[in-house]
Amino acid sequence: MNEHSQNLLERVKVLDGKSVGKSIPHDSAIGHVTGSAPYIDDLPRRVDELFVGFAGSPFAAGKIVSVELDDAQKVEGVVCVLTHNDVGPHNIFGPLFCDEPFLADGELLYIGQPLVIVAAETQAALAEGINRIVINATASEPVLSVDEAIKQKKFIGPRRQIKCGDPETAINNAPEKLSGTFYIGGQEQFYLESQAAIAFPGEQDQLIVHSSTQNTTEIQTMVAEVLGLSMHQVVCICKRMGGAFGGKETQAVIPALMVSLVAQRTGRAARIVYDKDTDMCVTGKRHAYVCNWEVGFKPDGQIVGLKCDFYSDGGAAADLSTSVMERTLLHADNSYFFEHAQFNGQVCKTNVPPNTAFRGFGGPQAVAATENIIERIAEYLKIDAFDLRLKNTYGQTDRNVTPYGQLFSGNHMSEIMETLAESSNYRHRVAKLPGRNSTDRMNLHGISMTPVKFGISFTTKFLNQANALVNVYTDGTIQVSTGGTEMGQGLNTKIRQLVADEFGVGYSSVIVMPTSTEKNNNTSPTAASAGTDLNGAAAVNGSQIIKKRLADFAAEIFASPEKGLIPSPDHIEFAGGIVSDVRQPGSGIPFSELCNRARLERIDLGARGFYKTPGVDFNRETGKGNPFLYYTQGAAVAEVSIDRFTGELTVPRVDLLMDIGKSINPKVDMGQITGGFIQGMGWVTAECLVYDEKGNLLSHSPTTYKIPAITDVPPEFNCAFFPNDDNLHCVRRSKAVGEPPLLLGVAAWAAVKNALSFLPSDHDPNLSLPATGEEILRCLTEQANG
Ligand code: MTE
Ligand code: LUZ
Ligand code: MOS
Repeated sequence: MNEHSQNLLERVKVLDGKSVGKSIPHDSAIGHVTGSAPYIDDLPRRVDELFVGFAGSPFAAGKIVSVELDDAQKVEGVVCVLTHNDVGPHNIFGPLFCDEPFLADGELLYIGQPLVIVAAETQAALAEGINRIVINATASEPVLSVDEAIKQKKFIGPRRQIKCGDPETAINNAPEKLSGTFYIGGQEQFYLESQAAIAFPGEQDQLIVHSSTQNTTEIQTMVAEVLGLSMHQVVCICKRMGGAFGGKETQAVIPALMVSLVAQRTGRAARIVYDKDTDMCVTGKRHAYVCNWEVGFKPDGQIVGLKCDFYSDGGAAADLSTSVMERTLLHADNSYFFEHAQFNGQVCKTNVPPNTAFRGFGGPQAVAATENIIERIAEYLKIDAFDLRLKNTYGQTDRNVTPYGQLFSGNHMSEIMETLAESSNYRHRVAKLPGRNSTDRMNLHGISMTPVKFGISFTTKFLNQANALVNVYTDGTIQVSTGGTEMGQGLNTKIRQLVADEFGVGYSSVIVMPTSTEKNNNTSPTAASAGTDLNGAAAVNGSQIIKKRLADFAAEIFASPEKGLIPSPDHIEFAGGIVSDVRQPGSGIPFSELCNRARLERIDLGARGFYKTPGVDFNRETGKGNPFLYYTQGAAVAEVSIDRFTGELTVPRVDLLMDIGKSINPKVDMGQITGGFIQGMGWVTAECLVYDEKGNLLSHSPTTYKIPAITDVPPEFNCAFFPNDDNLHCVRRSKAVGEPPLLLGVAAWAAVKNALSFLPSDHDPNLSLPATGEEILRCLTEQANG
């Protein structure tokens, strides 16, 4: 073990007393840096284990004529070759609608769509087997853009609407109007661990599936359904993921199905691990959007009416797209009050892999669309965009109801924006921009502040629940299991902290065990940033059930009738590893001793906790209700610098301020904030998905798809927490942190838009998102040409 790991260990050891609120290193920090934290493909091979891979569709759209498998089957070492014919009657699956074939059947939906599974004794035999498969198919014209899908009326699900007031009339009567069409690109999740799964048979036709998934229950359910098993015959286990970012909320299903089918057919263990290029080509991403918008406003910048029509690229099947669109409609207000607004949403069907969850889940596209409009109005009125934003921000006592009817309580938006403006010296720096831009002939500079208010809770009510299994052992140590999955975000660390504090023991007395459907059933995906809110609360609930039994028992032990002290559980305290009666200072016994004695007295030291989010309710049909328990809030100021000749962009300074309540682990949360922001910045400035006219993804590897590198992190990057302990809704007054900071990345895009507004012509080049060098150069050139 190296010196750094030792230091980390020391920091953990010295942590006695309370754990919550301390920056305890990530649960697996040492494992991550030493390689001793296994991911799926690090698990030891079983002796009979097969290598699994697949052959995919050669066309984005078309029909299968015939598939020739003979040559593949003859390859030495190939054990089985399977198609949809081997699946049985349930080849169709899906998280919301059952519309996605597991293995292509007749119709081809996207390039690389799994068609034939091959299992082999060696990697070489697998490759040769896949090579020898001959797919005869006819190609048809694919639909590869939202615009084309709209033209052909290729849609998934109904058109949805959220509306308040009378936007039509409000816009018509407004003194000023603007309208436009805004193009927003998709984004690859780019987790480091590709999709991966291992399955092997158990007794009574059981299957054990190790999957890199955010949702063990989804894997269990889909494997059971597609393979014709009952749920109690399938166990899904996930120790950790090497990143997920939403990309494993549903899309871990196909690889898990492949190995499960092979294991069922052969009676042997089977493993699949996508290589990076395959993963990028065949799995879904953040949805590209097109937004047609129309806004009416007053000369002072007050918005009086807004209409946005959102269309998203859903890909070839529904996946989570309609839920993603729902979150878009619920975030199009961002942090602004609109008396008259209408947001429509329609998912489009195209010939790319089904698009899916990605950090922010439709929220980022909504916020980008709204902030584009804000920047446009500011530019048009020639007023500072910050004043415009403040003017339209939700109020505390009035102007505080969202278009869907939820009261925005706990609103700190104006305060956050003002505080950040102060700490980032915003006004002073903005005042200097015209001068800088008129003298600097090399670079163009821009600054923008964008706010965010992110609704916390699944918008699908039933998903807002969690259970936890808490086992206390007779030496006073504790194992906790929940349905929550660890993808690097620090969920397990936070659960350890929460449970340690409940029992008043040290952090290292608690371990979070692998997520498994065997211990926690009917779980929700670890998503919507609510992992800790839900699973942490369930773990606390389970701990409290045990603690209550222990307190009753301890009360008996400490009672001393001769001193007039009757047994009183209310006076039992669990702190510092000692259990005591606060009425008798110094009387305590070690927690471990109490546990041991409790077992001898036949007191149950295990419990199952449960939590369901109170109060959330949203009516999809009317578009009204309270979908969220509370909002995580924040704002970002970004400054950009653009090379006037090449369009190349740099981001010299960023300031972030976020209200994440009382942080359970400040450094883990700071990692979420900085990482989330940079990931969002990548989406809005650099990451670009390029397809050829046949539907091949051209940007399918790190060489052609540019995620932010360490050199892209702003040289001046200030991140701070907005102090807030008013969130009584959530465990230990914390707030969800996972997704919201990604939406702050929009500030970098808005700053580019701001920079371009300093060009001499009044023509609006209608900057798209992402603002890549190429896109910026287009705007610069258009402007120069009049
Ligand atoms: N952080 C890391 N390191 N890796 C990830 O894959 N996913 C994000 C966020 N932070 C992710 C991450 C997404 S999309 C969500 S919804 C949350 O973590 C989920 O975890 P939580 O609810 O426990 O915060
Ligand atoms: N998944 C989901 C999510 O099913 N519903 C949601 O509201 C959600 N929000 C964010 C991320 N994943
Ligand atoms: Mo995150 S997109 O909710 O997995």
